[in-house]
Amino acid sequence: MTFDKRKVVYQIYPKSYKDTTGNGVGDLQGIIQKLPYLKELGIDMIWLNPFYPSPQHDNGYDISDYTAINPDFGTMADFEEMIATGQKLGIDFMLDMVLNHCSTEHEWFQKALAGDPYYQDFFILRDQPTDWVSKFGGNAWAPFGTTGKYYLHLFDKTQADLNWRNPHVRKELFNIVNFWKEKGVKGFRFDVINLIGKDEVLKDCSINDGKPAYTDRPITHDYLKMMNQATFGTEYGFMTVGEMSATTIENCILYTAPDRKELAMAFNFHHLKVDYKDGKKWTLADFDFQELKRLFHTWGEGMSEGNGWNALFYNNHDQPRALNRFVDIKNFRSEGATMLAASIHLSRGTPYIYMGEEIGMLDPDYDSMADYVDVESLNAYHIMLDEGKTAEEAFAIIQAKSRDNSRIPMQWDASEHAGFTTGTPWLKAGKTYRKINVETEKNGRIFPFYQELIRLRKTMPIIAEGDYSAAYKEDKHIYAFERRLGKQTLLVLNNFFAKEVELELAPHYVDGKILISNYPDTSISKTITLQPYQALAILKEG
Ligand code: TEU
Repeated sequence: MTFDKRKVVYQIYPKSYKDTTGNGVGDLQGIIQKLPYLKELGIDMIWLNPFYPSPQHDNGYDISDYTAINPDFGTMADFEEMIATGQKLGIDFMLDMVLNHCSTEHEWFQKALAGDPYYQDFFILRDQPTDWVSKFGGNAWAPFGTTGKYYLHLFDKTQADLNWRNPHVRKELFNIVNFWKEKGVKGFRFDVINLIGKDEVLKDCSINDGKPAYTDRPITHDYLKMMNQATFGTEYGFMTVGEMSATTIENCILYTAPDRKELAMAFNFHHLKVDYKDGKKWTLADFDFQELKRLFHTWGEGMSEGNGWNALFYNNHDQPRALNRFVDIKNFRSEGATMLAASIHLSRGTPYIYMGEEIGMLDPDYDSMADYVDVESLNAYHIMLDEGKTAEEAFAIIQAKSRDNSRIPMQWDASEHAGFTTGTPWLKAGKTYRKINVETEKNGRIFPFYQELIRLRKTMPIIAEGDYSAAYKEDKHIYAFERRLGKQTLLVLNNFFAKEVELELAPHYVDGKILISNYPDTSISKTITLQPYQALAILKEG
């Protein structure tokens, strides 16, 4: 199970990319229309968030039919046209498989509710709930109709966890994966896949909302091996990525080491919790740079030594924009955006770009709670009020943390609604689109820098394949690492601060050459002054 490590993935949130019908919702034809733009950027594969029929309680992560297209997004013919058009341009597709849970409107759940024991065994039903907390707030169990039993929902109560212990469930899920594979997709992103393995006996767990009781359970690895064998395992070049909630390096090595035959790579989220106070999302805190470095180094070195493979990213549809979190955007948006890009695109793993990142898009900073629609944000807002926060305090936290931050319409141009739709967008456009949009940024600094990073990964094996080791570990401002392949070495320096930083270059690199920098006119000498948010990569042959 090998895949091409030179490839770069671009994530599209279909609902917000490009609307061609005027219904305010992005669609597959919109994606087809934008493929030449993505070709120009240079990416190889597009990960699409769910576009299947769904009551949309969790924006499509509550699937009611796994093998059809939600009419808001188009038809199966559109889907096939999208795959075929992509293939002509050398762009493949990765689909989002949400196999830990399905919508309570799915016919399996409906039949179970109607009393069919065959389908009741598709879900996790118990007489007594455990004390686990749902990821979207409240207890993770809800009454199962009038039976007196409870069903497990680790997410919203309209997302019922599936019982992977049941072989009939696994068979149905593997058939779904094969259905899409046969349509010509070349990758899958498996939603919260490290939560699928539930123990036979479920126990109360007061630590960390109950997570240890259902996260990374050993049987999960068995299920992944089974899925690999039954579906994508024999396909050369298939790209699979597991979204791993609250995971460990040890498990991610097991999930992704090639000889294990589980998955190609894994997303983890530890580095995106460095601005959480006491590990809690719904708080406000400055980001802890030392902790970010520590995590990047531990994961970079650990995965490198263990032969695991990371999916590298800062942004996705669940995260506020990294620019808002880590950069002085008032003064250094372009410098910060390009430095962040270099810090992962030159690292070891497969880089993921979230739509709009390549033009330096920002959070919308909406003025009113009424503008937010995400189920998690709405629940969190009410929980914060119940806990005694004022409306202003709770709103400030939602503004900074809501998942809607990244789900706003893609900013194509300066026309109304950012050129996303001629109708009314399902989620309001951000405030900055008249200035920050594809038309202006294509000739700006950020988009061309991403193009160059993508090109370098394709042409330089040291970037795609080299080992990773930490450098300048003790520095207070620089996140730095070295890549190594054969006799070549590459030093990547990233200044995470809005000020100049001086450093001594190891003699080895003083006669190296600059591979890429986000500032012009840099030269190499024994002492280097990095500019605010400067990224600088120095290559040494032999
Ligand atoms: O997310 C899983 C997950 O645990 C988080 O990223 C979650 O959204 C976040 O921690 C909340 O603070 C995946 C999907 O990416 C997300 O959009 C879905 O809502 C979720 O699974 C359920 O399917």
